[in-house]
Amino acid sequence: AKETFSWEEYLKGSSSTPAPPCCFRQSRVSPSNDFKVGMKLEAHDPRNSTSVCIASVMGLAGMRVRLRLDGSDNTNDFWRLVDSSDIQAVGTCEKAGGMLQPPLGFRMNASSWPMFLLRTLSRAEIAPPTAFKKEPVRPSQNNFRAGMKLEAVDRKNPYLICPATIGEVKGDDVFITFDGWRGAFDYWCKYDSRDIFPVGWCLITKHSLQPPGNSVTLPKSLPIPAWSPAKPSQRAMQSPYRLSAPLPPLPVRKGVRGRRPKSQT
Ligand code: MLZ
Repeated sequence: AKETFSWEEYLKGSSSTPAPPCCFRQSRVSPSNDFKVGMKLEAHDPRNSTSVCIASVMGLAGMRVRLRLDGSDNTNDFWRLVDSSDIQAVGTCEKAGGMLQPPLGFRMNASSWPMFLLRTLSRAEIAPPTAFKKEPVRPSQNNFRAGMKLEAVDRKNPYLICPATIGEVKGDDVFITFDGWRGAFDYWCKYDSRDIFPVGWCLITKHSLQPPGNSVTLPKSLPIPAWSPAKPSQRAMQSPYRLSAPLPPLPVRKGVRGRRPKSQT
């Protein structure tokens, strides 16, 4: 069950170690989340990051806020940390001589934008400037090593934060692999990404942490059946399951055994 996942036991079982907190561009003492659902703020449009838009807080989780750009539909919500440089107080854009933009995919005629903006802001509860926290500085270099454990945003399901392992390090980039999901959600990001957190971050900031998936993380090229004499790769060894250990049941789904599990959500 979700509630029973414990890093402590899990790390023992996998004889792996967490990435040290100094690897991450995250605050050491987590700032409070002073936002409330309905508050308005300015946010960079995730699909067009040079434009600043008005957004509404749709939900809260730990020190993250779920945002929707005003005038956009409900299918492009996104999550930001309260200390993200992507969000700022209403008025910041204008003070800097900029102009608030309609979001990409603005549902109305572009000519109605100025009036839409005026009406949106006139009856709004504006997030107080004190709710926006200073973004932590980036570590001076990439200190991650393959095999280190962490917590990471599932970019396909961005409301989820999940147990993960550094799969590879290349210059300033790190490959995030999700424990127990056979590569289906893995991604490359910069070492200073705001989407990755030290082990224990969810607990400290009161964000829910998903349990690892229940699929054995097999190397992508491993032939099926799984008892082939192929050597387990480093990736397989990062999972708490060993190929030599009894395999947990694979999720029963349509298609060939050994394929990636399909999304259920
Ligand atoms: N229900 C979804 C959630 C997957 C979450 C994986 N996170 C790494 C699915 O099964 O696709």
